[in-house]
Amino acid sequence: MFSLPKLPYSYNALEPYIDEATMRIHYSKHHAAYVDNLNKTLETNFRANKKLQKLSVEKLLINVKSIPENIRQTVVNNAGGHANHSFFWQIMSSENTQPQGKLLLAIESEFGSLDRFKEAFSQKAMSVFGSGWAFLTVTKEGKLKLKRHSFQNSPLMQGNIPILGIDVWEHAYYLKYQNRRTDYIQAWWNVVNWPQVSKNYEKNI
Ligand code: MN3
Repeated sequence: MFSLPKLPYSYNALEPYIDEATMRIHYSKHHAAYVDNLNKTLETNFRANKKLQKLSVEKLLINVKSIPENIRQTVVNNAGGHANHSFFWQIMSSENTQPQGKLLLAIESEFGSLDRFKEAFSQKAMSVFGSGWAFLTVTKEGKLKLKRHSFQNSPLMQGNIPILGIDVWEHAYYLKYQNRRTDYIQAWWNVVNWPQVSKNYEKNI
């Protein structure tokens, strides 16, 4: 059984950049629904899915090909939704932080400067057509790479490890920003938990 992880801060912690109502609905309704639906999907046909239920949600996505075809897409949608949101809450915080150390050096070497990286990442997030995510990932070769994924598809399914990511489904910003995705992305930079992104990076190089 998968369960909703505890939110590492209160619903209003990311104000004014991410509003309390959005956080409450996003976490307690959207994320919770992915967890419930993932559990329900794996419970049907329990015998066949017993092994899958024991995997972590990340392993489930890495081993996507081992999921029986009749439930694969439903598992991808909901395991992806669960993994992406669990990750998303971690890489945000109310503290004002900046990238440092190895991560900053890698960003500068790959993108030229922190500002150019932010610009490229923001453009990637703007270029998601419809619902999806933009991620900064570490590839199998240990390189930083920007990735765009539709729906709840996870970079893990292609063997890339997400270290930073932004949810650009409308449910992530519509209450406060309506159609202004650019404003949401610009505001979101203020709540990035850079020490956590560094941890994610250093664990995977
Ligand atoms: Mn979402």
